[in-house]
Amino acid sequence: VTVATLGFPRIGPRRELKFALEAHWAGKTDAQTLLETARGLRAAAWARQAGLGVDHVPSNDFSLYDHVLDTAAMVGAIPAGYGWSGGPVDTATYFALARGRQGAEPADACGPGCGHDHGAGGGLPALEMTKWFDTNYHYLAPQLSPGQTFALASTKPVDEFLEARALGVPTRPVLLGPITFLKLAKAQDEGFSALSLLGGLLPVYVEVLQRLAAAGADWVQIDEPCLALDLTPFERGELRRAYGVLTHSVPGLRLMLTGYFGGYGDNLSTAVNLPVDGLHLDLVRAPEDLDRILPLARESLVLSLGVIDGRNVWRADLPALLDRLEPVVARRGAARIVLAPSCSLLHAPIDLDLETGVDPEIRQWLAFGIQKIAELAVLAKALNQGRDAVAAELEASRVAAQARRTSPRIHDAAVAARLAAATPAMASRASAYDRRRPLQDRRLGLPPLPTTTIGSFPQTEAVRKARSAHGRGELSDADYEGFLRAETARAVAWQEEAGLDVLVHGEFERNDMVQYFGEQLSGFAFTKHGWVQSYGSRCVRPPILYGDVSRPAPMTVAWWRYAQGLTARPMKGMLTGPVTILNWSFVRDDLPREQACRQIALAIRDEVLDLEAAGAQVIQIDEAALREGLPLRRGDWDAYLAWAVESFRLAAAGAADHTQIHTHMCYSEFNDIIAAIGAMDADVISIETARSRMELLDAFVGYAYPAQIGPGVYDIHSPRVPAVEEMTALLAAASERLAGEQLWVNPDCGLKTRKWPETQAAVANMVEAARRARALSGALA
Ligand code: THG
Ligand code: ZN
Repeated sequence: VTVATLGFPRIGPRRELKFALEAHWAGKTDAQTLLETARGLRAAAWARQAGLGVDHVPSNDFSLYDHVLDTAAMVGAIPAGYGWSGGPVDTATYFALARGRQGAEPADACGPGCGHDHGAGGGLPALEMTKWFDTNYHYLAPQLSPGQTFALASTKPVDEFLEARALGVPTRPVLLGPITFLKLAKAQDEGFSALSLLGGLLPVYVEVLQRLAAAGADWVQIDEPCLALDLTPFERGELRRAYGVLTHSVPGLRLMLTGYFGGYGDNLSTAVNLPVDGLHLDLVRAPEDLDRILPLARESLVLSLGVIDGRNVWRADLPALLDRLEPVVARRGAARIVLAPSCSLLHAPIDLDLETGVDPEIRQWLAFGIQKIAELAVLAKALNQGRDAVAAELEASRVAAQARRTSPRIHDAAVAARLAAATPAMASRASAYDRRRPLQDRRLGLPPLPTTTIGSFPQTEAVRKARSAHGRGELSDADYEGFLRAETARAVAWQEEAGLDVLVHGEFERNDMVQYFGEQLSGFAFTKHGWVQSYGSRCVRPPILYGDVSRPAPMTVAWWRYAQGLTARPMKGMLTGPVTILNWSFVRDDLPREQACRQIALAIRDEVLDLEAAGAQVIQIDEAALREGLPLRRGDWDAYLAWAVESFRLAAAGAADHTQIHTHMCYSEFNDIIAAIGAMDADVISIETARSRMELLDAFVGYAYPAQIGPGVYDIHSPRVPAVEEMTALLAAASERLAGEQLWVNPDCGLKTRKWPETQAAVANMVEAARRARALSGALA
């Protein structure tokens, strides 16, 4: 039995890559300095893994920005316009693809939920960014056109293999497989499928494999996470074709095919019959795959058993895992079994040893990347030498698992009782939308086409500095509070002046829209160093949901009350919804997601009621991550949407009929889920529509969406200030699709990543656009 890691985090234990990238982008360091830092991070990662006893240490899992972009660069799929004419892609071109260039808004300035093409500012646009399967990692979508040709343009896989070997570490290079690469690409023409380019792409893969074999590689890992998706018979045929070609062109090189993020499902017989030497199974997401595959797998097939969760932070129960693994080893022989994390460790924080922020009791339940690798080494030793060889480690693991299961910190009888007592009626507002609408209208007295913003205002350097000074204890609570009050007061005064109808307090007191709530809810733990890459240099520290959730005290009411006290206009209460809090956290593995979500929903429900009692007339509950939480397989969508919608309703429906509930969603593509969005029964939904010129509204029109909608009239992901006429045109386009009384006027998303000058100019134009549109519709009426 050997141990493999499918990929290691790239950012470095102290986010060294982030700081090196940002210094380089700011022009403070040259490319050479950046590449030296990168080389150092790779060397450290290889040494660390080899030292922990990994037999198959990965190489080419490192990336300066994104491994899908690396693959595009490897095969020479660089769209026209970037000044590339064959040969290696230099760092300047590489970063232009990742972030856009000159005048184009850099991708790293994006806000919550951004998955954008940042071309709006002129200059060179970045490639479109979108979510990597069902993770919170974003990749850059390769752009392929019908006449696309491919040629080997970067030898990164070979270079990094040789780099590791020079350091004395033999590695197993990782490639993103050709089928997944093509499926992730954005085809530049309607009606053209990127998969039709497979024939031209395969020779480049063959060349890479041949070079790796010539350099001395024994195994190559090829990732095809598309095997966790619904595939068509044609796509399965293309997988057979691809791996037939790759295997036969490079005899002697062994391929480990890795699917992850789910089970093989109906792709199992395709996967197990591909002519590869090894197959990886994600036994965390799909434990059933083990029993399904054993009777099908030919004797010579090496099985890579992904038994340690690469997507979560829990320490494993090693003796329990051995109970499952020992019979497999007995049956197939130790020589053809590899133990691995379920997927790349890219999605896990790096090292628990650095962690100082977590309560000691909870800490002993956790394993980050390094600790997960150590767990694999213990398992392998137990299987190779017997359990006695690692008796102490196994006992410690068992004790920790037992302690977690039985800890009073996890189970809260009051939460269980409350959940059990929740009735279906609690998930419904007292009256239907058409009864609520007049009550809200009368109370709020808003003009037609009311104007508002999504919630956050610029998180300036001053705000970030004050927060970190407060965090370090260099700014007193009172001074920090005073600073935040002054920022809030300024934002409120400016909004009144700008003529906005429904105001927000600006969220200066919040770091991350999930972290802020997690920090105040019971059942969540927080890390200081548990960073996970979100995209490029940007990272998040997902809260760790470890126990039953409750809300010890109001979380937002004091800031809301302060802000409302500054103005006579309605001030929105601003909350993050239960589905988004769940989807952006590390979640419990001892409780179904839907139950955890309902617990969070009840806590948010309390907050809604407290805001209402304090006088809030409008409360927004953001569900930025509802769409992206959709399961990978369509067959699982309905069940997810049912509990996700139910959770939102549970959070919102305690509000009286005269309280207006808003929600906001960042991600586009509402067609698939429009019925679920309707079922959320919000009074107002704001969505991102500016870049598609209101086309996204068609889903709402087709569905005959009954409530109000704020289609974003400008793209906040760019510093460009849209002209009044541009926004009146968008409003006209929106009113062709929806009744005037359904429409609100707002930006696309929160303004947290913008600067004040462009925010003020753009919002002023937006308010003017609303005035003109009102005058026009008044004239028509
Ligand atoms: N919060 C969480 N997940 C998210 C988003 C979010 N996933 C999707 C999307 N939004 C990702 N977007 C970003 C945008 C900016 C940053 C991270 C993710 C960011 N991070 C800071 C950094 O890397 O320096 C650190 C922020 C912090 O101090 O917590 O700027 O909004 N959970
Ligand atoms: Zn948004």
